[in-house]
Amino acid sequence: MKNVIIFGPPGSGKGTQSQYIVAQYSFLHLSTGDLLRAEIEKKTELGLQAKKLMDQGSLVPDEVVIEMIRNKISNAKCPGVLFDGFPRTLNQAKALDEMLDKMGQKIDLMFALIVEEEELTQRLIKRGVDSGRSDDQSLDVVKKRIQEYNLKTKQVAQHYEQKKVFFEINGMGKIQEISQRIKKKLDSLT
Ligand code: B4P
Repeated sequence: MKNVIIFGPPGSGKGTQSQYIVAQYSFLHLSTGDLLRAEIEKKTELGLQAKKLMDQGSLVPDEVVIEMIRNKISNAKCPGVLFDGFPRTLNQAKALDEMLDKMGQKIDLMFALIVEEEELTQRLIKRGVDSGRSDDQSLDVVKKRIQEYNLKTKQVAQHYEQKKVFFEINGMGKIQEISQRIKKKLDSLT
């Protein structure tokens, strides 16, 4: 089984590209953003707490997302798992490595979508208008999310760079063009 992380700042196209990858490779898609939004939808205690943080552009506590992922991967039976939006901190990365290690597995590839900051802001604000997603509505919140990424998430890339599984993909351009770039890399893995 392959374990792949799709990485990048908010608005870089992680969720968008994940849809194509899971459809082509039958991977299990684990998006912590989607899992949190499902909790919000169900109005659970966890969801209510997460919503407050997400609407401010802050990260949800590590323990919460780590437990979510732990519950999902323990019984996974598929050719691969695609981690989307996780790990987002060094603590999350170390917890993930440990979970996989216990299962005799590891991260095989992390690919990072590289997108200019101006483009990220435009994409997120556009989605806010189109979809009404609450954390895409205000420019201040979008900027806070990018700031959180630069402060807490970017360093996760170095962690996997040291493990020699890190790869950059140009995330600018048409969605299909970017999917082709990702496919080329994933095909070399399988
Ligand atoms: P996520 O749901 O992961 O959302 P995101 O980082 O904003 O990116 P997303 O994947 O949805 O968007 P995409 O780039 O595909 O996180 C939301 C929040 O949840 C976080 O801020 C945090 O609070 C919390 N959270 C989640 N995981 C967490 C964790 N592990 N730890 C702590 N907190 C966590 O696309 C954006 C837009 O761009 C879309 O509208 C899309 O259509 C468009 N787009 C994509 N590709 C494009 C292209 N090539 N050209 C033009 N537009 C494009």
